[in-house]
Amino acid sequence: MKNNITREEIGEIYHSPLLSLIQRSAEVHRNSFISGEVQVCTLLSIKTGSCSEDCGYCPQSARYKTGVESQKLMELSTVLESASAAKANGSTRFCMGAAWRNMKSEEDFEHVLEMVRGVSAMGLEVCSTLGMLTDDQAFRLKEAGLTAYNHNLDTSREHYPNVITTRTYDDRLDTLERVGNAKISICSGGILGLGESHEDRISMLHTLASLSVLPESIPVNAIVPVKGTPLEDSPRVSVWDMVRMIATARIVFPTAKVRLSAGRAEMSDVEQALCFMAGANSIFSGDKLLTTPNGSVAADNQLFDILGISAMKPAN
Ligand code: SAM
Ligand code: DTB
Ligand code: SF4
Repeated sequence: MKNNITREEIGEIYHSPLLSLIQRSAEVHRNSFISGEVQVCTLLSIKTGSCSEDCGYCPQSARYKTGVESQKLMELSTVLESASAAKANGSTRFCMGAAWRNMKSEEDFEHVLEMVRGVSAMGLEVCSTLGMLTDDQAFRLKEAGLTAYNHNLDTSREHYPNVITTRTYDDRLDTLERVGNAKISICSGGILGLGESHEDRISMLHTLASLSVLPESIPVNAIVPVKGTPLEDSPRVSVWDMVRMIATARIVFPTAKVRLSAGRAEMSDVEQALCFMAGANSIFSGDKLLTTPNGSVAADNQLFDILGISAMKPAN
């Protein structure tokens, strides 16, 4: 289903007074979801570092000296142990990330398919983010039981070349199209704090709303500045900007999960609570994102208790 909203309409929502924006997004949220439910997801980096791409924010690019230790594709048993621990900690979605431009090796790909089958058999939703896909890879991932594929637009088409030069915005959109065609749920969002303007954020949401298959989940990341990357000196993203982006995404995509993603570890409980009120209903839990720290399960459980939030059940 396509969303016919215009860029101007998204701009009007985004620029509306913050309190009424939050009130509106909270209402939209309540109409589509049980508002006290949040999807808890765990990330695992199954292949780390030495990436050929030049994404200006990323600690895993081979071009920057960031101190991230490269690791080849993980063993199946290690991945399944990690998925099992994630499940025991209350996660219902397990997301495997790989620092690849794309999957070139058939052997690696088959190994990833085994991981997808194994995690799916545990009754968890399975997500992966492996770079660009071919049609054939998308169909085989679907067949193996993949629930969702994460592939972020990151920012607007206009700002994109200021952040990444080794692949194009259209490459990103092509992969999203392939994911949609294979009937895998699309998980796609962006990062705040890449030096973008408000208009860039609006433009990115409009591109997402124009996809032929709409995203099922939309990660809103705040830049985690990593020493050695071109964006190492990025200032902290204002919580008001996070809330505004989350609320706008909630209104534009009433039935999508809006995921409060990277940057959450730097937010206070009160700031996170505002994001949940504005319509965020998914988080990454666990002490690590892919390579950077991410708070603790205990702290998340405590915050959920305080706010009366419960973990969403898996959809499949
Ligand atoms: N290599 C694949 C790709 O780029 O599609 C998958 C892994 S990549 C690390 C997944 C996403 O992590 C990126 O698209 C970006 O949105 C996010 N990310 C990476 N580094 C980040 C950082 N320092 N702060 C916030 N988000 C980041
Ligand atoms: C997404 O939007 N955020 C996650 C997930 N999708 C793969 C990744 C965040 C990575 C933050 C930097 C790191 O830990 O390496
Ligand atoms: Fe590679 Fe993905 Fe990092 Fe870009 S974001 S450098 S493609 S791992």
